[in-house]
Amino acid sequence: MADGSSKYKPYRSPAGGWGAAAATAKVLMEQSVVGKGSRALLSMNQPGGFKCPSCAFPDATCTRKLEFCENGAKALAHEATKFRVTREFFAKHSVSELMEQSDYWLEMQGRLTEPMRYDAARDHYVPVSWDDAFALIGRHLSALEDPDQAEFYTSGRTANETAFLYSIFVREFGTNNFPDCSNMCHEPTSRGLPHSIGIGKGTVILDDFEHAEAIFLIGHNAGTNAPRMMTPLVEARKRGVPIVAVNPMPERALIRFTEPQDIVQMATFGSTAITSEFVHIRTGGDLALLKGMMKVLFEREAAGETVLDQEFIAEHTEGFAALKADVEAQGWPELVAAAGIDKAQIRRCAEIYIASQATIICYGMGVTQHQQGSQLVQQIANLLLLKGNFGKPGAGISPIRGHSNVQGDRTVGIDEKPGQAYLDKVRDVFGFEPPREHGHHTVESVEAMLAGTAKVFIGLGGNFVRAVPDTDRSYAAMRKLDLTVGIATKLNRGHLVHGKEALILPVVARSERIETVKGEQFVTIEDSMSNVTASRGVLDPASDDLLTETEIVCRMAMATLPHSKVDWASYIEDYDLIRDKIAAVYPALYEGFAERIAAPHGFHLDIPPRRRVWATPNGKANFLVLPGLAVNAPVNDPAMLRLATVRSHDQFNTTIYSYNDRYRGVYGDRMILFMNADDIADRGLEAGAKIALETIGCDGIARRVEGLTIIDYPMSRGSVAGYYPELNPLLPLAFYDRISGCPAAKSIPVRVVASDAAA
Ligand SMILES: Nc1nc2c(c(=O)[nH]1)N[C@H]1C(S)=C(S)[C@@H](COP(=O)(O)OP(=O)(O)OC[C@H]3O[C@@H](n4cnc5c(=O)[nH]c(N)nc54)[C@H](O)[C@@H]3O)O[C@H]1N2
Ligand SMILES: Nc1nc2c(c(=O)[nH]1)N[C@H]1C(S)=C(S)[C@@H](COP(=O)(O)OP(=O)(O)OC[C@H]3O[C@@H](n4cnc5c(=O)[nH]c(N)nc54)[C@H](O)[C@@H]3O)O[C@H]1N2
Ligand SMILES: [Mo]
Repeated sequence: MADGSSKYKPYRSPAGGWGAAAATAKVLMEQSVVGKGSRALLSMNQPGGFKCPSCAFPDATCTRKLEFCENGAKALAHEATKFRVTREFFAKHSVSELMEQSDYWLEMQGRLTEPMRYDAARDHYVPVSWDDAFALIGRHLSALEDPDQAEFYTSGRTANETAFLYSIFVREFGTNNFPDCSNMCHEPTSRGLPHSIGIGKGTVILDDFEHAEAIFLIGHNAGTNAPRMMTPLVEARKRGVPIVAVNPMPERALIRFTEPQDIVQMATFGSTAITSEFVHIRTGGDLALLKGMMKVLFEREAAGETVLDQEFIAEHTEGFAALKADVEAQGWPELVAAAGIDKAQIRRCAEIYIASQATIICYGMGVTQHQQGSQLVQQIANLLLLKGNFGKPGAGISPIRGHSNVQGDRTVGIDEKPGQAYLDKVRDVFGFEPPREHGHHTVESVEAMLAGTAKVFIGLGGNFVRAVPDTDRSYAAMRKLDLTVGIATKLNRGHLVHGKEALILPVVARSERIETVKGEQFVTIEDSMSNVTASRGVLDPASDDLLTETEIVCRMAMATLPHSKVDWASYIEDYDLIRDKIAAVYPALYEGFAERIAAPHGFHLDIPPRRRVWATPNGKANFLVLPGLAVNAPVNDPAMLRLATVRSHDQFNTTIYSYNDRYRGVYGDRMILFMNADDIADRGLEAGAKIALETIGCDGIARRVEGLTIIDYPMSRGSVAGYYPELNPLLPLAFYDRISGCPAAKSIPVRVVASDAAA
């Protein structure tokens, strides 16, 4: 941190508890919204209120208590903040000056208040009217030789109604270029899982946690990134259900947790041990663990025991023999070496799995962000299929999604590879012919910018340049564009790294009321477990000159497509009309949307594997083989370490709430490298040393980040970790999963080198 006051103090208390309660109070105070923020928290995730803008974990339907967590409170406090970014602010600071400021500083300036246009002559953002802003967008888009020269990004906070209209606008305009945050996140789930079980979504619902006999948590940091998930985990543990956590970092909340909303536990300073088995996996070693567990299952079955669900396998699956052959071909020494844990532990994990008649496997970015992330997800499905863990209570696969509506955006059309049947529906419902070729995912959109073929970038939410890989190249790519548009609540780096012309369009946030001439409107959100619920903001909008995201989409469309077949003006006023069209385009999922959404807790979208129905080409669930034990291209360098870029406890993606990371004991610094003591010693280094990291390259481009402090941390051997987005300059654009397009942000091959900054 700028003041050099970094501290490292190992955190030994349980996660949650009074620390979480104190952090909630502190953030409300920092944003000067104690009264307003506390009142709004009472409406968060409650019927008639709004959905938490933080993560996508579902809330309990039989709500006994408040349904928010420390990090949901941070997200709300930062949204409801009393601070404002005004025209005077932009008059005072040039864009070059703002570029010198940290992401944290930009975030702390508060909410955007009116539309702004970049004035190149003065290097300042200046006020622009909404009409002029839309006219500028319309002019640029209409002037393109080819609609494929525009890139339309979506971040997963966008509600269903807005995302649906955006997908219709962009398709009527004529492209399927839909880079979105999901492309960097759970895309391996969306692309990998359909081949296995016929749908790219999780199959469990919250109620299943009450019936599970074993729960596995692979590569996910629930205590920080989905804290409301701790409640079902604590309850499962209290019932004696074994919980296995697989992670190269022993994340605190996976070990011990105090529920901040459990009054007795709080009063007695009690806590619950979460994991019964902590698997200190080597980064990328999950494939070996999964294959090792399957190998034990096959060995036991061969010895005459009944461990597999043979009936299920015979009736519902294909590909069993090939999977078995692949797994049996792996020898124990290689499995153990690749996983970085001992054979006895792999066996223990398998025994837990064998003993359980209903198992849930949850996973996060530790699984998806590898070069073979999609296939790794398929291996999780294989393990579950072997014991028929689909379509029965307490069992299934549970991707823990990121952004609160990232799953919903995908369901309602944000998809660069849309299916033909869906496109036919769009044509029939709206009366235009949508483009049929696949568009760009996130990495491809950056490649198109670098190549100079992309000309216009529109970002519906998010902070694209900070979230994507290869920061330096991505900044350069963005600066080549003719127009960049940031539709946002807060000022961020993406508004400062811009095209020749640029707009910042400020929006009404999730927690704020939407009033139109037709009265109060609500939006809908689909959570990680496919529940669709209404979200109604309760606060006054941060400024009188904000527009709703829906109106912005409609008016961009009206300015760009004067002969549109779509009645955009009507959707600005009445969101029920949008929901009617969603129901018309997706009858199987959304029939009767208007009536069903009236239920206090909304409704659940059909997940066919819950009924043991498989929407795959062969009508079966498929065992799929990923040969070998590597989920990333091998690197032949004895000095190589695998770098995972992770989130701290005080950030939401590119939004930095503070420089602290309480559960990992880090205070006042984000330029940190978490490293195992033996890996430090092997290199003749010491904890506290300032070093640089270099990517072990694949394309001749030098990538280096300076000024990182080594922390002696119980990482698994050969695995290091540091913070996203500071370390994104190390992640090569080309380093991504070819099936899903997801960058391999959890396994960058790096070496530690002496830091220039240390001299
Ligand atoms: N408060 C808060 N909540 C959030 C977010 C946030 O930034 N802040 N972000 C939201 C978003 S968009 C998302 S996608 C989710 C992300 O939630 P998570 O999936 O929890 O994301 P990360 O912190 O990136 O990393 C997850 C874990 O993967 C582990 N890991 C790294 N490499 C490996 C590996 O090879 N194998 C295994 N098994 N584990 C590995 C890391 O040690 C870390 O504990 O959270 C969402 N919720
Ligand atoms: N190295 C590395 N890179 C990663 C990851 C990683 O683990 N490691 N994780 C990846 C993942 S999982 C994800 S999801 C992406 C995230 O990528 P993004 O979704 O693009 O990034 P965010 O930081 O969530 O976006 C924050 C911005 O969204 C805007 N915003 C907030 N609320 C609203 C709203 O209600 N409406 C609108 N219009 N704007 C709003 C604010 O201006 C804020 O600055 O990053 C990816 N990048
Ligand atoms: Mo994400």
